[in-house]
Amino acid sequence: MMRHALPFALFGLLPALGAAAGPPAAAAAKPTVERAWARATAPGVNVTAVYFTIRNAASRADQVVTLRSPAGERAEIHETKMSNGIMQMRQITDATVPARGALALEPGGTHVMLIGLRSPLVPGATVPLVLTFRHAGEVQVKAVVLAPGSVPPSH
Ligand SMILES: [Cu+2]
Repeated sequence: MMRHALPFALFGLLPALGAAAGPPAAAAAKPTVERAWARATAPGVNVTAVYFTIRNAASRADQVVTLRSPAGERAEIHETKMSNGIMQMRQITDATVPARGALALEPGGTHVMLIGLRSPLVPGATVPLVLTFRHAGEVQVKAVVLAPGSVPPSH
């Protein structure tokens, strides 16, 4: 599975190279992703959660419109809500990062659900994700896989 990650990562460099031809302001406005990590999975489990913080230095808000990962069949953004005393998750399709602000995806809150994993995620491995923003286009993410109970990366 991880062998497929490399071509994906290289492909992701192409828009960055092309950005030189576009308006400088647009190139400077790419959101950044920090502290990306994914939960390790037990054998036979084919779904996991991925967490990170998105920072948007631009002067307008932006939305994550699609996500994909070579590690799974599909990736969705979910929010967690209490409903009648029960924790429920539902997909959101307009996760917004405010202008000059941040969106934090954290355990118990908004998260990425990676569905249909092609193989178990072992601690120390890396999960590549591609986020597509409405305005800023594609941003590459590499999430480190952490064992249950690990302390998430602080930066
Ligand atoms: Cu979920």
